[in-house]
Amino acid sequence: MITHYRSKTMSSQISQAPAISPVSIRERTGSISTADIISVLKGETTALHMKQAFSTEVAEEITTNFSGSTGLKERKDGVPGQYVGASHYRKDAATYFAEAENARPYVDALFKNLVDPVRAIFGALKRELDNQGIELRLARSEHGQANVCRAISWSGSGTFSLDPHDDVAQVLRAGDGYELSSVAQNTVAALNFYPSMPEEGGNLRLWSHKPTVADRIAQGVETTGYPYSAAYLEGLPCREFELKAGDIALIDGGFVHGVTGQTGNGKRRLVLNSFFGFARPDLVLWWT
Ligand SMILES: O=C(O)CCC(=O)C(=O)O
Ligand SMILES: [Fe+2]
Repeated sequence: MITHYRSKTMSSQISQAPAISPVSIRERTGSISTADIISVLKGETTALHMKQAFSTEVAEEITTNFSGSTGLKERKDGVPGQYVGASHYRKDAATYFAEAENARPYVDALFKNLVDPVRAIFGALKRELDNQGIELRLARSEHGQANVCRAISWSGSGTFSLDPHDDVAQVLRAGDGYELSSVAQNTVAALNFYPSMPEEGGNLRLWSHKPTVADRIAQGVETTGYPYSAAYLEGLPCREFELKAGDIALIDGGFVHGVTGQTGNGKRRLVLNSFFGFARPDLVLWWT
């Protein structure tokens, strides 16, 4: 019904209702395993929500370190948020890798003397992939190397604190000097740790839709994958993950996803995010 309505109202544009892509979603409590991660990497699982996946003490300390960080910056690339670390989004390779190098001490300082849960997963996955004859490493260039994660507090106001988007466009269109562009042909996995969550909202919403290049062009988001309009997403099934501090969400970043608005002025939402995927059958790259 909705599809029919939409194609009628948008008949002046060459427009089709977005295709519904099937999703496979899992929610569990406890620690994440390398098998879970590889399942997302291979496209078998669309999204995994691990509840209570890392300790609340570690979560609180990372949050305190983020708030007090002298490396905390305001994003100026059209995506509202404060961050520590570097984002390759809309940056050429020279700029991104230089920023990653400059930000490294601040990213490291988020974990101070803690056993860094992001690095722990990276290490475990590296060991498992090594056994399978697959190399896992941080993306790099002549200008430097990616960091293991970036920390972000989204600050968009309204329905979403981070607007609906996909993580593949920015990889596919990363540009010269990036070795990660080829990952866009495979699953771009997005790993999110949540050290702090607001009382209300800040949920991760995932739509049953994996945009194609043609979809992105039609939506005017070919190079960014951001943002998809409410009108475009209307009528598509979606799922929402109610996250708590200490949770992990691992998703196929090719599916449209966003973060719902946050209410109240209590705790702020903090995510540690990284991306990874197969660049070649024997190489998995990791970046931010
Ligand atoms: O903060 C989140 O839950 C999702 C973050 C995200 O989608 C991104 O950084 O691309
Ligand atoms: Fe994303």
